[in-house]
Amino acid sequence: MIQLETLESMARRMRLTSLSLTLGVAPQGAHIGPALSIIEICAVLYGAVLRLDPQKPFWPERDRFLLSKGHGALALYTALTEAGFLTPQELHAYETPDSLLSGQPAMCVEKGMEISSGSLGHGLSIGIGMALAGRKTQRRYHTYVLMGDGECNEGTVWEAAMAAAHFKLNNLVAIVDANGLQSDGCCSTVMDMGSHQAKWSSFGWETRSVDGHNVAALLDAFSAPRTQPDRPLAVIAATVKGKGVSFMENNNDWHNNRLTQAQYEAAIEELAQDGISRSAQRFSQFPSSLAARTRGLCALDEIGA
Ligand SMILES: Cc1ncc(C[n+]2csc(CCOP(=O)(O)OP(=O)(O)O)c2C)c(N)n1
Repeated sequence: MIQLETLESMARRMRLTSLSLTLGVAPQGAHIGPALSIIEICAVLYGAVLRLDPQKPFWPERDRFLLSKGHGALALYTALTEAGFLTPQELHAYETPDSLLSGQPAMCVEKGMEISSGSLGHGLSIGIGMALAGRKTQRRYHTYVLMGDGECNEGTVWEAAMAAAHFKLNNLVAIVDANGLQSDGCCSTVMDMGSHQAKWSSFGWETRSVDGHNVAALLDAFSAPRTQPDRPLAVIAATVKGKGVSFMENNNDWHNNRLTQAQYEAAIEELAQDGISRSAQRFSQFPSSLAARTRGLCALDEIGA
């Protein structure tokens, strides 16, 4: 059985790598805030939920994951590297000429990227096609579509939401990254949608609201038995844009931005401190001398030193 600590460590590595890739593309910058808000969601999916085999990327029974908010690509690319679809070399070629990995994902099933995305509002409709195809061909796979809360302003999302409920697509899971921000400001100011949970349920979906940075809660939201088995499932994940780096959290300047060396070092230092305090919590039941020794080792390990 997968350990929660394993998923938390995976998420921490993904955050660190996303920051270092952002530093590497300093002149133009990257969508780092939107990626940091979905790190735990992608870690839990790729680390524990999705049935995938990087040796058989075209396996017809594989689960499908569609990153509809394509600008969160850094979270997808780092998760695909953790899952063995991308090599570290491929990852570190991010945004260089001829790289597989551009600012927003380009379809490459061999490397685990099921669709091209970036133009918002299309992932759920594509996911419906995949879910219907799975049902028609009697395959057992599930299709997961991750969208932004700002993306849910798109009318196509709601046509798709109606269709999924109409076709009783219980093999389809929509995930809303509810961080309350979009590129132009607060979601409630740009186009207030009220409660996502109420909206998705009124469109005929089973809904689950969850802390989108709590790996145990996410795992439960994806795995617990359905209470309404003939409905699609919407997981509304409350998240923080820029999560993990205090000067980025809830700060829309980091929707897309460049990172200086000094900012990068401050961010890494903060994530290292977070690793130490989590390890301290985990080992607090140990005798103090052993806890101190283990804490030091664990912290180094977790920040990838
Ligand atoms: C069809 C379309 N319209 C506009 C954009 C420009 N755009 C890029 S990101 C973004 C904000 C999306 O907000 P949200 O889905 O909440 O994502 P977050 O900012 O939380 O990452 C917009 C409007 C786009 N990519 N596609």
